[in-house]
Amino acid sequence: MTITFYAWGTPNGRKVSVALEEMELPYTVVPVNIGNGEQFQPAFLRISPNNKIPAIVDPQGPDGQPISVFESGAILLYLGEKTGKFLPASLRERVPVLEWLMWQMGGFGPMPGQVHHFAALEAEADRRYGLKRFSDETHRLYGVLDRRLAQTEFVAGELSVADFAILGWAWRHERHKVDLTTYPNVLRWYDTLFARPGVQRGFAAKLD
Ligand SMILES: N[C@@H](CCC(=O)N[C@@H](CS)C(=O)NCC(=O)O)C(=O)O
Repeated sequence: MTITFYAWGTPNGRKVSVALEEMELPYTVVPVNIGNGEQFQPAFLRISPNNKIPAIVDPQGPDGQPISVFESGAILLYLGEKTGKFLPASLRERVPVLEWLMWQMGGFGPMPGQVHHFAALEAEADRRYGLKRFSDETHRLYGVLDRRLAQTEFVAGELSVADFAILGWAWRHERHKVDLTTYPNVLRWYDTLFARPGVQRGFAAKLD
């Protein structure tokens, strides 16, 4: 049964297209043009009350009944549970996946997202404070990730939904003004992931 994927071609959208492709789940994309306000339409708000993509509707949810899911982290966990892929069954192995997924959701997304916002402002006086604050924090987060990836091949050991979540934002490193060669372990991880056909399909999927 085909999952309906409400999407736009942004980092949070790409996390889910990569997961759907890697898990080999059939899906159809419903583009939600967030540039012209489609995320506020009542039909979409019934699925995604925070008026943001991504969201999914799975016609074959728990007990065979349809279910909708919003928030990219919840979607990744749902899809991991549904398929048994990229989400370990053992609690001990699952904990680092949860840790790094929450790390992404709480920081490695909100912070570089602010860099995107302030970098786009025209007036230098408006940009200066925000860019410094959020660029410093973004670089700190890349440092945390780099040190983690010096110890493990993927963030939680085996490849997991946490890697897909983080990759969605690392994909935008140029836009938040990060040179990946400064973070060699992140660069190695990034190149390894982008060599995977499923990841390539996830980034090539037409979301808008
Ligand atoms: N915490 C949310 C963030 C989603 C998010 O920020 N989506 C953006 C696109 S990347 C959006 O839909 N923005 C539209 C809006 O804010 O009106 C998630 O991870 O799903």
